[in-house]
Amino acid sequence: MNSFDKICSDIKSLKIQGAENIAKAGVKALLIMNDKKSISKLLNLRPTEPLLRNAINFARSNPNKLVPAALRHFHSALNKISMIGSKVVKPNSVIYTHCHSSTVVAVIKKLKNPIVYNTETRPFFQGRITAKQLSDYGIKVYHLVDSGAEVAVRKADIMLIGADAITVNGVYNKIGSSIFARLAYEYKVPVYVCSDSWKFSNKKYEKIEERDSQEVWKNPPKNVNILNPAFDVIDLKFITGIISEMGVHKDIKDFVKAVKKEYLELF
Ligand code: RUB
Repeated sequence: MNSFDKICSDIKSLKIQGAENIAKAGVKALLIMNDKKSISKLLNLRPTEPLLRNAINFARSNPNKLVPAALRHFHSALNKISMIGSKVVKPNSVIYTHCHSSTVVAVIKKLKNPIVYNTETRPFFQGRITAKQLSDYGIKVYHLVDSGAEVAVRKADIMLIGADAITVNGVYNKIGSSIFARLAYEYKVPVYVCSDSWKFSNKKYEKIEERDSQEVWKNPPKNVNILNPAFDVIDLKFITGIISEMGVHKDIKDFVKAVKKEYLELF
C-alpha cells in the first residue's frame, strides 16, 4: 500500500479519528496525491467532515504552499481555543464530555484542577482515548458506559463537546451527543462546543455517515437490522455557546457572520 492509500485506510478505519486529526492527515495527503480522483477519494472517506473539505478546498490549488498554511491555521486555532476555553470553565470544575475530541482535550488540559466524567462511546470506544490522554496528563477521570450519561451529566458543572460540523441548523458530533446535550439542558448544565471555525458548513444539512454494521454486531440474528450512524445533530437550543478561535459565540447567527467575514472566501 502506498502512503496515500495508507492515510486513506487509516482515516476510513478510524485509526485516525476526530475531525481535526482527519483534516490534518487529509491535507498532508495532498502533498502525495492531488489529482481530482484522489481528492474525491479523500473527501468521501468521512462524509460528515466539513473541516476536511474546507481544508482541502483551501489547499488544493497549491498544496506545497497552502498545506503548511492550513496546518498553521489548525495549530494556532487550537492554541486560541484552549486559551479561550480555559477562561470559560472555572477552576475546580467537573466536566462532562463524550467521545474523543482533541479540541476538548486541549481545553481541559489548560484548566485548573478539573475533574472529568466521560462516556465510552460505543461501538468504537473513542471515550477511552479521552480517558487515557487526560489520565496520562494527571487529570482525574470517571469513565462510564454511554447509558450512564445521566449519572455523569448530573455531576457536571459544564459539558464540553467537540464538533464535526456546524451548520445554521445544529452541531453535528458523535452519536449520543444530541441526547446528552438535551439532558444537560434539562439539568441546567451549560453546554459548550469547542471547535475550529473551519468546521462550519454552508450546507443546510450535512449527510450523516452510516458506518459498517459489523462495528456494532458481527453476526446478528436474521431480521435484525443494525443501524450505525456515526453522528447526530445537537439542536442549537441546547447549546450555550461555541468556543472557537474567534471567541465565544452564544448565537449561531453571530458565529456564522464571524466565519463568513473571516474565512469564507478562503474555501
Ligand atoms: C469524533 C468526534 C469528535 C469530533 C471533534 O468522531 O465526534 O467529537 O470529531 O473532534 P470519530 P476534534 O471518532 O468518528 O471521528 O475536536 O478532534 O476535531
